[in-house]
Parts: sequence; structure tokens; C-alpha cells
Amino acid sequence: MPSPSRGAPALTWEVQDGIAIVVLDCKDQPVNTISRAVKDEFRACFETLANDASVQAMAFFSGKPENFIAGADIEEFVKLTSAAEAERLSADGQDMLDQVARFPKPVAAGIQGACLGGGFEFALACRYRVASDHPKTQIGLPEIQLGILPGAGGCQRLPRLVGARAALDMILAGKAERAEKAFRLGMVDELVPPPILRSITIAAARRMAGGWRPKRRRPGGFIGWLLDGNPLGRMLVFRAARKQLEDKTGGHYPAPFAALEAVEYGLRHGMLEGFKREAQLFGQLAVTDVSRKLVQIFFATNALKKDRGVDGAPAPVAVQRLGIVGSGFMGSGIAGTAVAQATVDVRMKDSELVRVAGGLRAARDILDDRLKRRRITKYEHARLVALLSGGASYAGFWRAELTIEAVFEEIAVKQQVLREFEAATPDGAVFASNTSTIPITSIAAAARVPERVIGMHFFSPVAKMPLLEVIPGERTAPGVVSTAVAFGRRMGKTVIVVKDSPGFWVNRILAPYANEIGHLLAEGASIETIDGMAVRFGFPVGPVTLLDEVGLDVAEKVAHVMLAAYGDRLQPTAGVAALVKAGRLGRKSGRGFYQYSGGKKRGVDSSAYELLGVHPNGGPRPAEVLQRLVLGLLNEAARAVGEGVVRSPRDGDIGAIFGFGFPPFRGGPLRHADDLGAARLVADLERLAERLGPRFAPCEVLQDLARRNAKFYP
Ligand code: 3H9
Repeated sequence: MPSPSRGAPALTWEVQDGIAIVVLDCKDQPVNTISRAVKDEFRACFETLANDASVQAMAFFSGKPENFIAGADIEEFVKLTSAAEAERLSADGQDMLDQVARFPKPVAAGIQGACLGGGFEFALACRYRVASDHPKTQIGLPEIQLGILPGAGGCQRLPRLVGARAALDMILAGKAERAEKAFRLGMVDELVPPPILRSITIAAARRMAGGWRPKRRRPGGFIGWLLDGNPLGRMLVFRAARKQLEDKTGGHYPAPFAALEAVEYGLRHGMLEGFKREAQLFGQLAVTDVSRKLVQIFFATNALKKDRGVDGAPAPVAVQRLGIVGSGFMGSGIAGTAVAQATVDVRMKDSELVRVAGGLRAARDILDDRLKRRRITKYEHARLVALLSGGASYAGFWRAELTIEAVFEEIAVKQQVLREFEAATPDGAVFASNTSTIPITSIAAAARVPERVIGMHFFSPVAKMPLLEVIPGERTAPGVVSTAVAFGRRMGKTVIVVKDSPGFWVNRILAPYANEIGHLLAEGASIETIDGMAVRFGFPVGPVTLLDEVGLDVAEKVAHVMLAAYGDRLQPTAGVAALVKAGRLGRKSGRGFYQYSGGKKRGVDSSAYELLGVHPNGGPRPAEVLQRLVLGLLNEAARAVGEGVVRSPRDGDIGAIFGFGFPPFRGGPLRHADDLGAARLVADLERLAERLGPRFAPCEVLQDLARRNAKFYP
């Protein structure tokens, strides 16, 4: 007979035939987190069950069907004010999990949904782990992404379970793995379908109570033993990992280095010393500015997930069928991503069948890639491929709740497509234009029902780039905005809603950054210096590489739109046109500012200087190069915020981080402007303007902030 459920609000349990079945369910919260209060409940629960003679083993579950435990409560640790306080929090977490690990009766965890950070550290302290292969199950230690390290014993227990190499791979990248991979890596002991998770976990607890001990092979075979199992091999592993980190982080992110140290220290000096070091390092990291910024990004991204994009918007229409007009690189990228992420039926149209076939093939490549990476099963792959279809007419489009056009970037062509679409479909369906420059209101001028026309600006390549700008035109209906936002999110994108103005947000603030290249080259700076300084600042690639990636023809087109709209302030880099004229379009044509072969960037193509008529002979000091690149961008971002191009500084920062990799540890251009201070920015810009011309004149928004000693963020 089960005993009645008892216990405090989040943790409840009942005892069935000697097995305590414990369930964690943080009521009124979307996910389970380990807060101080929950920790107290854990302690009390484990203490009670340790003393309960009727209990022989424990089986632990989450009460939330799609979430196991999302980790320590992030809200709690952002309130920490000193390293010592943060260290205590970590030590306290370790202590609680020590109680779990030393629990006199075996504990089996049944994992379904996100099992992350402190949640996985709890699971690691259990004696046995069963995971369900539910699509929402993901297991890992993402702390690095928040600028901290796994501080509840994860840096000690994971390497002992899966070996140093696999553990470092996971911890240093802040990765979470799907259940199947977690099982292959040895992070969990058993992988089961959801319906039998409970019974299998309870059975494992019962077997362990009967004296059975799970056997684990050291993962990685002989090589694994050679590298993980002895001090010399481990030294090599750590040395290689450190080198890789130096290359990857540019020294901007202290957390991965600290995590590496915590793991290494623990393996060298034993678990107990490892715990101590881990807690010390956690304490130091938790109060760094980098961690604060990364946590702000986490919360900003979460808040955006709930934002419908316009105040008081009606609920979005649930898109089940998507129409795509244009089967080129963008159209096929949108199609493949929509099928892979949102599982919608996609109907693609182009003028000729042969083009449609090419587009469908490219869309399918995205699905093939997911299969190859084992993100989907063969069965899922076959099911998703079957969702892709196409033709040379609008047949089938009348059933699509949303159609996205991705045809040539020319207003007449886009308007023509819009007219054809309206003739072929009912009035209720949404028409979205994937334009990077053309105002939506101008496109919608050709519409019979402009209320249903909207912009959805995807970035290239669609499958990889995380940002989507949604642009309502003057007459776009609020329900159309919420539908586009919701669908973009289903496609896995971070969505910001931006004002219908030239360049929208991302291309607008990139314009002065990209244009400055031409001025710097003309003054004798080298391409390596320009890109190198931007990378040192924390951008993933420099502006010259960025232009090559985007395509110089595309960049040239955008630049002209910006010039026409904003005048001399955004005068484009003359050199780009010269390169385009010579057929050098960047990566896609194998040559741009750099050379490319075999899909790799090979170094600066020095003939680019000749085509531009410039000579790299030193140029401005590297620090000035960086200042000019960054301040131009910040100035334009501030100006655009003043014009209401983004709805809030939060959206602006998230857009810049996800749109072109503005360094996350700086929190985005507007947070960075706040850190520098408006008064200092204005003074620096004035000095640059005096020397280099009015393009650097500080905008009114910055001047106003400086006068009021105010910031973008309160
Ligand atoms: C850690 O564990 C440190 C330890 O090593 C050591 C300590 C000593 N805390 O994303 P969603 C909220 S650090 C507080 O929309 P989804 C989130 O803000 C932690 N709140 O859902 C949102 O709130 P609201 C390591 C959290 O289904 C709501 O839950 N763990 C936490 O798309 C729904 O979230 C991580 O970094 C948290 N830990 O995705 C995991 N987690 O509704 C962080 C979530 O008020 N979390 N919330 O806006 C995630 O990655 C995703 O939330 C998850 C669910 C995949 C779990």
C-alpha cells in the first residue's frame, strides 16, 4: 500500500514496497530550479528517508513532464554581491549533493526534459541515471554560458564518470546533449522511451536495494585510458584544452579557464580539494561583470520569447502550412529550417520547375545535415522530407496561413509576386517579405490588403543565423505581427520587431562600421589590422571578413540604400564597388578581400589593395582603428534607438549580439555605451569628428544622455 504523500510544497514522496518515489515539482514555476528553499527541502527529505526503516531505495522524478531540473536558481545568484557569498552558495550546493551521494540507500534518477547545471549535478550525485528519449530531454552543464562554472560538484563528478576529455568537451563549451548522445557518452546509464521511464527507474532502484551494483566501462577504450587514466596523458589533454580556449575566447571569458582549473585541480588533488577549489573559483566568477552581462542576455532572451511583438496583439494564427516564393539560397534556407524546426508543410514556388527542384534539394540538405549529426532519426528525416513540395504555380498556396517571399531584392519584382499571391489566395493569409533593405510599406503599396503584409528579415545562412527581424509596415494588422513573431520563434529564431526604416536595425548600425573600412584602408591600415582589432574587441570575425561572408554585391546594394536614406553620414566604402566590378564577391566567388579555397579562408588577397588603389603602410594606430569602428557603430545605434527603430534597448542589444556577434560579454552596443558613459562617448566622438569629419558627430540621443548623466538602461 502506498503511504500518503507528505512533505513540503516542491518535494513530495510516497513509499511503495520499500521504494521511496520522490517527485520534485516547483509549483507556480515553469521549470524546476534549485533555490535555497528547495535545497532545504532536499535536506529534510533525504534526512527523513535515511531514517525511515521502511525505505530501501529511492527513485527520483520531476513532476513536470518536459522539465527535470533547469539548474540552480539563476535569479538567486545574480543577487550575490561578494565572491565570498557566492563561494558559500557553491559550497552549500556541494554539501547538499554530498548528502545525496552519501545517502545510505541507493538513489536512481528518472530524467525527462531539461536536466541542466545544478540539475545534472544532482543526477550525477545519484547512483543510477535513466533518461527518456523524449525530444525535450537535454542533459548538460551550461554554466559557462552564464560566465560561471558548474559549482555543485559537476567539475569533479563528471570527469570521473565519463573521462576528462569528454567532461572538458562538455563543460568548457557549456553544451547540453540530447538523451541518446548523453547515453552514448556514459552520462546516463540507461535510455528508455518515455512511457517506461518511471517503471524502469523504480526497477533499477529496487535492484540496487537488492545488492546489484551498476557496472560502468571507462569510456573511450584504450585511447581513453591512455589520455584520461594516467597523469601524463591528462597533462596533454589539459594543455591542448587550454591552448584551444586561448584561441577561442581571446582572453575575454574567464569562466572556461576557471572550469579547466577546477577539473584539473580535482583530478590531481582528489575530490575534496577539488570541491574547495571549484567553490572558490565559482565565487570569483559569479560576481564578474562578464557573468552579469551573460546572465542579463539569458533573461533578455527569455523575456523576448514571451513578447508578441506588439502591445495588445491578438493571439497568433497557428501556421501549419507555409508558402515560399523564390527557391534560391534564402528561400530554400527558410523552407528547410521551417520544416526542420517547426514541422510545417512547405510549398515552394519559382518560375521554373528546374529551379524549384534545386531549391527543394537545398532545403533537404538542411534535413540531411541534421540526420548526419544525429539530431533527428531516419524516421523523422523521412517524415520531414515528405513535408517539402513545390511547383511553378501557386497551386496549394491558398491553404498556407503564411507565405514568405524570398525573390530578387527589387521592389518591382517583390510587388509583382505580392499581386500574384493576392490573386491566388484568400484574404486572411499573411504575406511576408524577406527583404533586407526595401521598406515594407513601399512593398505593401501594391497590395489589395496591405494589413496582411509584413517583413521577415532572415539572415544568411538561415539554418545557422539565430536572429530574425520582423518588420510591420504602416498598415500591418497586429495579429499579422504576432503570427510572424510566433512563427519565427517556432523556427528557432530570436525575434525582434523593428521599425520599417531603411536598413532596419542590424544593417543600419552595421553601416558606419562597414563604411569605416574604406576610410581606414585609404589611410594605410591593413586588412589584417582592421579585422584583428575587431576580433580583439570580441567580435567573432572582423568587419572585412564579415563583408566577404555577406557577399560584397549584397553589401554594396545595402550600402547604397543607406546612402540614399541617410546621406553623407553613411557614405559607403568606395572599394567594395571596385571589387564587385572585378567579379570578386567574397567567399561565395572564392575571392573578395580574402582568398578562399576548399571552403576555407586563406588569407588576405593582396591584389585587393591594388583594385582599391590603396597601400597598407601602417595607417592609424591600432587603438584608433578600433575606436573608429566601434564608436561609429555605437553612435548609429543610439541614433536609431532615438528614432524608435527598436522597441527597447534590450531588443537592440539582443539584435546586435544574435545578428552579427556583437561581443556578448559586453552585453550589446547599448549596454556597452552605458558602460563607457555617454559623456565620454560624446567627447570621444567630438574629437573624431573634428579630425575626420561630421560622420562622427555625436547624435542627439547621446548628447542628451550626457547632459542628463543618464543611461539607456535604468
Ligand atoms: C547552475 O546550475 C549553477 C550550479 O552549477 C551551481 C550552483 C551552486 N533559474 O527558457 P524558458 C526560467 S546555473 C531561474 O522560456 P524553455 C526562465 O527565466 C543554471 N530561472 O523555457 C523563464 O522564466 P520566465 C544552469 C530559470 O522551455 C522560465 O524559466 N542552468 C532557470 O524554452 C522558462 O524558461 C541553465 O543555464 C534557472 N536555472 O527552456 C539552464 N531556467 O517565464 C537555463 C529557466 O519568468 N535554462 N528559468 O521568463 C534554460 O536553458 C531553459 O530555460 C530550459 C527551458 C532549457 C530549461
